[in-house]
Amino acid sequence: MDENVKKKVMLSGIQPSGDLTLGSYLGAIKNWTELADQYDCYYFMADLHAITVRQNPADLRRRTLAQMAQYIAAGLDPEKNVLFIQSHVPAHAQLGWVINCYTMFGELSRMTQFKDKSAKNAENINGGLFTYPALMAADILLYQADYVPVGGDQKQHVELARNVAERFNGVYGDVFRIPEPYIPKVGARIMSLTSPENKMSKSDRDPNGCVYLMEKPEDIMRKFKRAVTDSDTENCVRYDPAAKPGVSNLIQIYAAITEKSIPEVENEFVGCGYGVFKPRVGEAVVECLRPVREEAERLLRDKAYLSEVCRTGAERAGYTANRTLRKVYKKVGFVI
Ligand code: ATP
Ligand code: LTN
Repeated sequence: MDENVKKKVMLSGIQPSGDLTLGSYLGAIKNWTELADQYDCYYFMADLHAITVRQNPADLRRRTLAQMAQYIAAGLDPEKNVLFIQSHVPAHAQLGWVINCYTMFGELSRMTQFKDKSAKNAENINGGLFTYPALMAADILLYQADYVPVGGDQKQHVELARNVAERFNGVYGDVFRIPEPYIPKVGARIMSLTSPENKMSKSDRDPNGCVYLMEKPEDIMRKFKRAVTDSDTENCVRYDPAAKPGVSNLIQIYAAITEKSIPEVENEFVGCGYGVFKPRVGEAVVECLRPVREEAERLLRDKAYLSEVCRTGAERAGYTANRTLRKVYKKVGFVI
């Protein structure tokens, strides 16, 4: 690629609100690792977002660093990608406030994640939970991101960011690049292993539904062997999310990991019952996650290295973010 042509920008984040799951790996991180040569990539730990739900401070700190180690272990080279902690770059909170003032109450009220999370945390429906998408829009717009690689559940938030950016540009001229969601064809929505009608989620209360990146192989195998399959009598590996959500979810997982198409997976298991299929999916997951876990464990022992990655990442991110922030401050009429 011509060195002088400016690369398009990719940006995404994950909240360190729980240990990373196979869902966030297949829906997001795995796809990020293939983009570094073609795009300018920014990935962060969304710790500002994480406190919209009450967190234990020691756990939040531990998980934020563990998440950084897992990003690197999954294949994100910190030399080729800008990896940072959101709260280390104050421009996120600063632009977040401005964006809040251009985001409508009605828009925020329609967000599915807000509805889901406020139902789950009825005792703590705070302002941050409600305005979460405005901060997320700021995250994206600060870096003039072209694409936002996320799982399907985040599409609505990226669309909100587009709408707010267009509104702002409509008043002040071309300030923000209009971002697009970048969603994988396979793996965009991995479901719980115990209740396949729900998304696999790190804050799920049922730990058996969820496979964690750092989990021991024997635990992963046990969860796959016990994964809910469907109550039909067919015992056949066929993709049909409406009629067979459990088996279809396992097919998706296997397809995403092996990078095969869904019909290829169906063909591979013709004549095999669930008793053969489920452990095979488990084994594929174990082998895919093993090197990630081992490398993350090694990196977590090297605290000095991790702090240095966080420091240089925040410096590089801050440089880009502050350029946009300054432009916005000028446009809205702040004295700078
Ligand atoms: P929480 O339970 O705290 O809401 P989560 O497990 O749903 O968290 P997020 O931090 O919201 O995960 O998501 C991280 C990234 O991974 C996002 O891009 C999201 O779209 C993607 N992702 C999360 N869960 C899944 C899933 N089950 N299938 C596909 N992608 C997912
Ligand atoms: N809302 C996202 C996390 C997130 C994000 C972002 C993703 C915060 N800011 C900016 C992409 C771009 C989530 O819950 N997974």
